Amino acid sequence: MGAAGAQDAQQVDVAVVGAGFAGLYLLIRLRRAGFTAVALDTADDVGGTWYWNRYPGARCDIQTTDYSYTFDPELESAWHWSEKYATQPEILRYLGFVADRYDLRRDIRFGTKVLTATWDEAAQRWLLTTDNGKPVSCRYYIMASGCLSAPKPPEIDGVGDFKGEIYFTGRWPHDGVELAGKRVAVIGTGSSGVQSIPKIAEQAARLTVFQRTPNFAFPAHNGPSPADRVAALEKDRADYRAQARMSLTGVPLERATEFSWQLSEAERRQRFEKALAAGDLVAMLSQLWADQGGDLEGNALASDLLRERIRSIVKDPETAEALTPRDHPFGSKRPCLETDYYATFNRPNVTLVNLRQEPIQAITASGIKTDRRSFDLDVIVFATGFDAMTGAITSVHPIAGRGGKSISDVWASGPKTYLGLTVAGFPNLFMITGPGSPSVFSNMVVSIEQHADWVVDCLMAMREAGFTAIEATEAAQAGWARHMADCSQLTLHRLANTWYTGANVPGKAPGLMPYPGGVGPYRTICDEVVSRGMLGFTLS
Ligand code: FAD
Ligand code: N01
Repeated sequence: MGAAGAQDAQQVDVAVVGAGFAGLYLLIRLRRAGFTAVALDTADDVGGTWYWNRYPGARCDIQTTDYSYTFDPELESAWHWSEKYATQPEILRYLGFVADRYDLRRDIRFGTKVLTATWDEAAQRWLLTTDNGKPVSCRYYIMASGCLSAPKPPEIDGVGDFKGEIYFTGRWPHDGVELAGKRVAVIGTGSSGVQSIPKIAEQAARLTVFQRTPNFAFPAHNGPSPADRVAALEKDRADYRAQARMSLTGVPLERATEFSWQLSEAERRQRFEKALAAGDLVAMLSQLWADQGGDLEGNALASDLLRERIRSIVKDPETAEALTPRDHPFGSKRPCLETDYYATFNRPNVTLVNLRQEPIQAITASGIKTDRRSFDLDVIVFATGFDAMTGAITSVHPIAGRGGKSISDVWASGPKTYLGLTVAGFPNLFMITGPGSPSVFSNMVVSIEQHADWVVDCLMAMREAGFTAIEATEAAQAGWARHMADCSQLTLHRLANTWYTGANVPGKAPGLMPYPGGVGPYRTICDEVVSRGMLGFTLS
């Protein structure tokens, strides 16, 4: 769109794509800082992840004491979570409550997809086109479009031929789905599958689960928030939040310091049982022994204990073995918190199909055909995941930066960013929890607040100093890529095929996308960039 488009456009200082946790907080900060801003979202209301993922059993897996905004103590005391892991409807209500409390909806254009974004060199502004209403002309363009918001296509032949009902967990119908009495298939056993399968099994006449790769899972032990966690928060809320911000994961739990070989087998088992009883992802990933995350032998000890638990629950040995992960170290792929997941496979109406032994050939008019059998079905649920971290960003196509370069082309061999926040050649474009930031390796709310604060503080400082454009240098971006690669070598993530590395999307360039150096160290680096005069950026 040319100059005429810009004249007709809605004029704002800042355009934000997305109205989830990130978009809402950005609007609050931008408004308080005196910038005009608009947020645009394809959805018809706020919530992002929690607007779209309405499948049965959908909940958070970071405790609600931690998976909450922390920027306003009054907001914290105005909202009370009913559970340790809140359901999707409760989290959506929370985000609606936040939108109402700060009167955010008046600055959000719902039902509006951003289609393209073009940097106008002469005007030093971005022009965004949309599928609904005016384009937007803005000085600054922020993608708060989510890491897990672009569902992955199913990549199975014949989906269009199926005569029954098809649902995606990440696009679940708002008025629910009637499953009673039906023959249902779930394809996928990541977190969405692990949460939804027990609930679907309770409703369906028959449930067939099609599993390609089993994940590590352990019990959520949901219920009221644990008294010790609540007490730690209530004792000194500001200190608790400060510790979270400087922790590795955004949750202030002490990490194990003893190595596995310093502990007896009985001591290791005791620690494992304690972490198991806690029902906490961060505890299980960090409180067993110091070498569980970075050393294969230390990791294998933890993996074995988790495998043993599966055998103790699932009665049929063949099914138990099929559910047992053996192809990746524990934690290298995001583990799942489960409620009755393994026990569900003891139900008479549930069957597991191991796709490693009998791959799906096609979806047919009547169901799913593997290379051994056919399954007649009324409903197929795809719990097949997302084009994570980059999918929502590159779905705005093109995002055309300096000289018309498209971000999809620049990222053809993998995303390149400086700090996960900016991209060289794309002035005044920011990403919240983008590739190269800790994002999905953390409690996302802590990371989202840190990113949004850093970006808005930066815009305020630029305004104060009279600058109108900021851009990462190629040298800084290359340095960040090197640092990312170095940190990746210290983790076991490189040993697993996951959505963290793009391996779940055919043809996607491989490489670890989230920053594995930790939330606290990352914050320190971002702060140092500022204190050293915006190191790695060109300002004009
Ligand atoms: P999102 O909530 O994804 O919002 C992005 C919004 O941008 C979406 O509404 C989307 O419609 C919109 N958008 C994208 N592209 C466009 C476009 N081109 N035009 C217009 N609008 C667009 N993280 C945790 O830390 N703890 C958890 O327990 C946890 N549980 C999760 C459970 C599920 C089922 C899923 C899928 C993710 C979970 N996550 C969790 C990650 C979760 O995505 C983040 O915690 C957080 O909600 C992300 O907020 P966001 O605002 O960054 O992005
Ligand atoms: O997606 P996934 P998800 N044929 O990519 C399988 C967050 N989240 O939506 O592993 C057959 O993890 C695929 O198999 P494989 C959380 O961060 C949190 O479940 O590729 N199978 C895998 O089993 C999470 O990690 C919660 O071999 C196919 C599954 O589908 C992230 O979102 C809840 C296939 C996809 O698993 C993503 O989770 C939900 C095919 N063609 C989500 N394609 C909480 O609990 C894919 N699969 C808070």
